[in-house]
Amino acid sequence: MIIDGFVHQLPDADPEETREWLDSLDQIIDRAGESRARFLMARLIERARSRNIGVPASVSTPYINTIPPDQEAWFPGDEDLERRIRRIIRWNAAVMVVRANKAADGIGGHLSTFASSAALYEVGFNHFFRGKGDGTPGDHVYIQGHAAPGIYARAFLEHRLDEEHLRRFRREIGGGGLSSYPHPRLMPDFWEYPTVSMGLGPINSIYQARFNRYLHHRRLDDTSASRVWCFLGDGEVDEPETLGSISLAARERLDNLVWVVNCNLQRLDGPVRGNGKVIQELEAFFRGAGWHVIKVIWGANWDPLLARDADGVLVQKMNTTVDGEYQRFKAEDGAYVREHFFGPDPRLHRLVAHLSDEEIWALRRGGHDYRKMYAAYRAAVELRGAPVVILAKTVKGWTLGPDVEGRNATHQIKKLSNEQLRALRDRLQLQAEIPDAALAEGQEPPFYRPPLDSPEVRYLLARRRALGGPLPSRPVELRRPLLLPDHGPFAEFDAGSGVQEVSTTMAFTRLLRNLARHEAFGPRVVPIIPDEGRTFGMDALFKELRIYASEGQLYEPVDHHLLLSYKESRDGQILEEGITEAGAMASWIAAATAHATRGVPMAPFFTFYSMFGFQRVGDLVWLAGDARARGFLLGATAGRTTLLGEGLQHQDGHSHLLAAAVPVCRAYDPAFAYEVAAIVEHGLQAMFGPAPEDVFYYLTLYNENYAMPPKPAGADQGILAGLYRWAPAPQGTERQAAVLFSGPAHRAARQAQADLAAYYGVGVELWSATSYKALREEALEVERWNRLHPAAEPRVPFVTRCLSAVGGPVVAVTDYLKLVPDQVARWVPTTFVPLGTDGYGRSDTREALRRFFEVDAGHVVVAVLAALAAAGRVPAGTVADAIARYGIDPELADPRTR
Ligand SMILES: Cc1ncc(C[n+]2csc(CCOP(=O)(O)OP(=O)(O)O)c2C)c(N)n1
Ligand SMILES: [Mg+2]
Repeated sequence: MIIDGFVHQLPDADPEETREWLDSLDQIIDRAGESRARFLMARLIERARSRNIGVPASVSTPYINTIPPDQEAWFPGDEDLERRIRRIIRWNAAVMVVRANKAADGIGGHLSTFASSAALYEVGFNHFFRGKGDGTPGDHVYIQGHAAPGIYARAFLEHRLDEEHLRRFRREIGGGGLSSYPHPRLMPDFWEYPTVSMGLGPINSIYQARFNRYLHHRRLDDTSASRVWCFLGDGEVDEPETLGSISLAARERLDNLVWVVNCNLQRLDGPVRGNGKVIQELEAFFRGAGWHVIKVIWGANWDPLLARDADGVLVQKMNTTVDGEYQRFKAEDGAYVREHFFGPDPRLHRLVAHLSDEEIWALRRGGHDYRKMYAAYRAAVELRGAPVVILAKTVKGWTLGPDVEGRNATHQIKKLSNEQLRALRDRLQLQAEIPDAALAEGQEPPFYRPPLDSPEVRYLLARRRALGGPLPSRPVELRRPLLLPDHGPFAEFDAGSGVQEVSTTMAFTRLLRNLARHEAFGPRVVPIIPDEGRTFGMDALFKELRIYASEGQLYEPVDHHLLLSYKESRDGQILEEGITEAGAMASWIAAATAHATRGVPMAPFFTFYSMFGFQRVGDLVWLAGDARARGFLLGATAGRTTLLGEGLQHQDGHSHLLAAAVPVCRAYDPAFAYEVAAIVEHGLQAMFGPAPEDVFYYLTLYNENYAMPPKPAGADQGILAGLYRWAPAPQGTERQAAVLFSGPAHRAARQAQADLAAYYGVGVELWSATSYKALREEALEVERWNRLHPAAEPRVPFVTRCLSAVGGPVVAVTDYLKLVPDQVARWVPTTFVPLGTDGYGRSDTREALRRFFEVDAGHVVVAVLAALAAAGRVPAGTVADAIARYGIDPELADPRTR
């Protein structure tokens, strides 16, 4: 067999001995059967491992619990009280959703996710999750989005939330409501980590754990007492983001990371792996990647059965039953399980002959066995050297009754009749607290909360006090404030580059280096790159700032003799993430939220290939806004014509459009080095200054070299607002039009200005449009204000004020889609003509691309003249003259359609 072919390439030192061993195995299989043989093999492998003889790791184990009953940790809590607390939380979580859907039909909410995972959370809250007491940041807990009602119900029991809050579940507008899912943007004092877009919580948790190590190794924060916990669904693991970075977590030995996968075997529509076994599949994945895997499949009442399973029939049955069948068993009853699970094999049947149908029905899944979960968590926090994943088998909708438990539709059930609620109440043994009368038809089901001095609440609060305070909570207390640099690092860009031709990317890299060198501020700079450092000229920083590597550098780099060698170090500053934009974005989010999650503000700069930014990891960008991230995103090698040669998949002409949709993203398309510097300087002030704003910045950077002009006096305000006049109409001409440019389109604009003056006597002034998004947002605000203040003197949008003096048409030229400048068209007081790069990119020279997309100087000239001709300000023949002068073929189809 090829798979084990390696064995036959190794010399056999004693063939006779080998034969004896193999014969013994054959005999066992023939005499005692496969189960016995497997058992012996497992023991042999275990022994071999314990004697350190390096056998290849097996990736799967039988479908039973990883921790044997006799090795389970002692449970230190008050089990009865914790059970009662859980029951109250279950009740309030369910009532919250049911009431919300009575009050506002269709408002949604989920019952069954938390119903399946209550024990998974409660054991954490009562015994493991560290809060933020004593000024320490505690643990980072990523909660499964759809379990939010259970987390609110616990905060209610802790008297952190009141009934009024619960009544306003999913009704935030007007204040005092609870957001549907974990959204720091909507509940900034409560939620810390957005999770509900499947897969993003998991990948963020990995990079959060890794970033904690980075902070520690760089001596910026002692993170040794903080663990990262991530709860996720078994359906959620199908997102590429979920499993895509698990090998990094193992490689980095992130034993500060624990994942808890709620394996209820179901997702939204039906089973996760009806024909297979999701727990086994995940075990193999995680073990293969190098994680510690703890399976909690069966509750304690299975233990005696397994102990008596001497011939292995029970384990065999467990191994061979597929998830679709397991799901069915939980939607039936004890008699059905006896017949279909234990039934077919007489030996199995005998194993449960002493149990009643009720007792068989009560055989529990591991995720509902509180002690087993405690033992798993205890083991998880003690395991070293690798991250841990706990695979907990549960029932989706557990305790919610036969119409909900394990049903395919369970995920979306959000209403329960009062009769179903009565059954739930009985199951939770809350008859005394919720009398029948309270659940009479037509009654609103009541919440239930024992008073502060009740045993339940006192216990609950004492547990949280012992663990450092309540969770989730997001206090944003700066433990190590950040000192912003003075103008020093930015100053050199104001003078321009003289005759030296540089790109905005080069200028930014130089600025980044200046910032990192700044004594007080420098250590807070986090440069992040996904294997494109050389493309952006950032390899110059490798040697000076060094690349973070938790193990240091175990080899002498191939380029060690060079001035700019590849330098890895345990306290390196650069996060060189390799080819994972999602991973790099998750790193950026960890750094960009460190002011809140750790009280240690960091200033991250994530420079990516602009095409592989917003469109590749747009959902993470969206999440970053929710998480209140502060930092810089740099889309380098930007533009559809500036990035020459690369073609359709690489040339970005639309990330500014995608950025336009992100409310808290301040997007800029600077043309010159001083603009880049001004935006970064101001951005640092805005995000980390005395009145910090929860916004982030996006700058596009280009790789076209040209002489950087000096900063015109007084330009700062316009640079930040999005528009300023960069050059008047040339001497000897009269101003008749304006051309707005962004990024490297200034070259076409400047050439057109010169040509229009030289050939047609037309004076054009030039404006640098650094941010159409900023202009649009200001204009919309003004427009809204005017609408709502009819009696007041109308205000005039900034862009209108800027351009009203032009007195002629305005042509905008950009390396982005026409829609980008079109964002402000409504507020330009005269004719507005955008020239942009609509359509798919091509590989060719810049010159050819700009001609193709009709954004070169010739097309700017034609656009200006055509607009003037339409207004009767130049003779119509002038346009035809220009078309001929520049060799433009008027019969070519629109590039968008070519
Ligand atoms: C990216 C993304 N795609 C789809 C959804 C819609 N969705 C919400 S919950 C869910 C099923 C979740 O199943 P699972 O992860 O197993 O969670 P659980 O069973 O614990 O509820 C889906 C598809 C989403 N929230 N995010
Ligand atoms: Mg599930």
